[in-house]
Formats: sequence, structure tokens, C-alpha cells
Amino acid sequence: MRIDVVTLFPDFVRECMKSGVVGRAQQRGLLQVQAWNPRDYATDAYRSVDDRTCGGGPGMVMMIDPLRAALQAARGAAREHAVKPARTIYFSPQGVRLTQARVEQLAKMPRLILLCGRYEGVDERLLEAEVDEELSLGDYVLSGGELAAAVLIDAVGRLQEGALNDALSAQQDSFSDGLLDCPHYTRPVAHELGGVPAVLQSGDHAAIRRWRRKQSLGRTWLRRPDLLARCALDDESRKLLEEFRQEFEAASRQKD
Ligand code: 4HQ
Repeated sequence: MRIDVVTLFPDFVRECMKSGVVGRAQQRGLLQVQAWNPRDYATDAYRSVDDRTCGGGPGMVMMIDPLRAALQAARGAAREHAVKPARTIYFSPQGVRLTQARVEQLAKMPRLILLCGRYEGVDERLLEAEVDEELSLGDYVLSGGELAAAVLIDAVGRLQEGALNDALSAQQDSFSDGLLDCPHYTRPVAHELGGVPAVLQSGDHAAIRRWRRKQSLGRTWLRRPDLLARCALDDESRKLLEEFRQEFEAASRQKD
């Protein structure tokens, strides 16, 4: 997969992608990230990329032309990565919330172009003409789209075939089946902070699988009931969740 990022901070974006799974995916040739700076496409003597907001008031807005030229350069590069024109994504709090389901779809695309805004954002006419999809990370305000782009690259990068050393681990992530992840433990099994649940030391793989599923269901019920409402649970899952609820309620009664 190839991702082109249009940003006033190309070094920051490149630096973000160096470590861990995503850095390795790039080294393995599974992911190619290139940054494009709209300032390199500015045409005036000051290399301006922003201007005052029309209508007055505080803040600056990113101008159409340097961004359009940078996008055009990005699209023109490495055309072999796509038959169709690359999908262009802009990040802002006005966008659709990014979910793991969308990440999984985007990860399959051969190519993406990510547009990062700074200041008050980008001239609306450029967004209308050049952007296919507007995404938000959440209901808070960042100082620029770069961290949002880095989040998306991280989330799609780790899903590239061969990026994770253990292919099964992606299947067991939080959200991969719409539920939160179960708790994890490692050695030592005896520690002053407590023990490890006995079932995880039993070697009974069916019992371990059931325990993990039950914990996932229970935690989703406790922490993210909104997610649980969207899940179609099978008979076993409903039974496990009912067990979790009863144990949880019994434990709460003990505390009072
Ligand atoms: N911004 N999710 C404003 C965000 C944001 C978010 C990015 C702030 C773009 C111009 N991006 N700039 N939340 O807060 O994606």
C-alpha cells in the first residue's frame, strides 16, 4: 500500500512512522509513505500557504492553490499503485468518526492520499473539489491533521499482510469482532500485585477461550454498552454474558 500525505510538517509525519510495526512494514516494503509540503508549491515570494479568513475574525485558513498543486504532484507520483484515482481523505472534527470497520476497508486500498490541515482549516472550495472523505478521530480539537493522519497510517499499516509477526493477533484485537479485548497477563504468575486467573494456567484451551470471550463480553457491557448494542450475539455469547452479569452483581452485593 502507498500513502501520500500532504502536510506543512513532512518531517513530523516521517518521524512518526519510523518505529515499531509501521516502521517495520515500511522496511519490509509492505507500506510506502511519502510526504508532500504545500509550501514547496507556493508561488509568491513569501511562499505563503495561508491567508486571513474571509468575513473577518481570528485565525488563518489554508489557501487553495498551494494545496491543489501539492495534491496534484502527489497524485501524479507512483501511478502504478492504482488503476483508479487514489481516495483523498481530510481530517477534521466535522468528519465521520473513524472506526476499526472503516480502517479495515481503507487498509485494502492500494493507495490513499491524506490531507492535513493547520490553522482554522482549509478553504471549503478545495475540500469540495478534491476530497472524497472527511474523517474525525474524536470530539476534541487537535492543532493539525498530522496526528490524525499518523493514527490512520498506524491503524492501516499494521493490517498490511505480513506487518504483524503473528498474523492471528490482528484477528484477536479489540473491535475486530465489535467487542473490547479481554485482560492479558504474563509471567511471573505470582506477584505482590496479585495472581493470574487460574484458568489461564490450566492448559484447558476450550476453557481459556470461553473465559476470554466472557471477559470481552463483560467488559464491553460494563464500559461500552453502545458497542454491545450493535452486536448480534450467538447463544453461547449470551450465556457467557449472563454468567458475567450474575457474577458481577454478586460481587457488587458483597461490597455493600
Ligand atoms: N483537527 N480529528 C483542526 C482535528 C481533528 C480531529 C484537524 C483540528 C484539522 C485544521 N482531525 N485542523 N478531531 O481536531 O481529525
